[in-house]
Amino acid sequence: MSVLSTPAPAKPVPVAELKRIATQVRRDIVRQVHGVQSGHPGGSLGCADFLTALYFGVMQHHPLPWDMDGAGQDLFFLSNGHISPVFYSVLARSGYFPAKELATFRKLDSRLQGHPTTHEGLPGVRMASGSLGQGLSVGIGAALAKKMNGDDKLVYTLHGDGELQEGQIWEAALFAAAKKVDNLISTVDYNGRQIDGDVEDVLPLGDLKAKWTAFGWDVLETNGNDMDALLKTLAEAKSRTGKGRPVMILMHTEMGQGVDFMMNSHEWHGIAPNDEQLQKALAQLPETLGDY
Ligand SMILES: Cc1ncc(C[n+]2csc(CCOP(=O)(O)OP(=O)(O)O)c2C)c(N)n1
Ligand SMILES: [Mg+2]
Repeated sequence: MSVLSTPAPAKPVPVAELKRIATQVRRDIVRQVHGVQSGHPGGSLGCADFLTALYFGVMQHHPLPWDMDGAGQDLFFLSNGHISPVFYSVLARSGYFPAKELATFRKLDSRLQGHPTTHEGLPGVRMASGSLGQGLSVGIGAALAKKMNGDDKLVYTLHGDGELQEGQIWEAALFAAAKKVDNLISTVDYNGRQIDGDVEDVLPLGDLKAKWTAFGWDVLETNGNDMDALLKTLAEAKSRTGKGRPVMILMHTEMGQGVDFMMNSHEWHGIAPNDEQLQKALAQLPETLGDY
């Protein structure tokens, strides 16, 4: 059965299938950005494995009928909203809206704006993001609401490493630990790159693991581009919820992962491939679910 027609992934998809889905997601990313000659392929490609693992293998969610509150479901909040191409692809491929709508990415009147918005009413989007630093606070609020409502499902958030330079992140980190928000699994796209260069050169983060630990979080590290490692770490993270501490996963990734000429620099943070570059990229990414 095609995962395209599977609205609710009730059972975990086999690892080999997750890897196949991730290559289609990467195709979707470069095709969306190429189609409108704008957008952010680098971070999107680096997070394709994680978001595929989360939406197809880990989260308990029901794409349709769409329910903004998500009571009784695991929730995900994308805080680094500029990587919308990967988010939209995974949402579409897991059944939130038709994959053909990916062709409207960043166009006028599209529900798929450059940065996700809620007023467009796109199923799967529960917060507007793009202004970095806000998603952890939103995730904490949703996690606390779940506790108040007696809802035992989890909340996941994703952040860029450059995003961690925002002060609001650390206020939220302090708050989550102090209030024992232990139904929250936050993750960082630890690619060492940001818009203008390497994080190390722009504003170094120091020992991130030690910092999150000092803030009272239970911290895991993994290779964010290795599906097997990701699944193992996500399962471990889940087993650590409900123990009084919020959980953090630092995911070591490569910006541009999967397209050789987009890797090893920050250059492809936010530029579009031309026609020739698109063909070069697609040649490295097998079509597995069918292009939109
Ligand atoms: C509050 C805020 N400041 C600045 C920006 C501009 N901006 C967009 S993406 C980005 C880089 C963020 O780096 P990172 O989170 O590491 O994302 P990556 O480049 O790895 O995708 C910046 C500074 C923004 N979107 N929001
Ligand atoms: Mg980064």
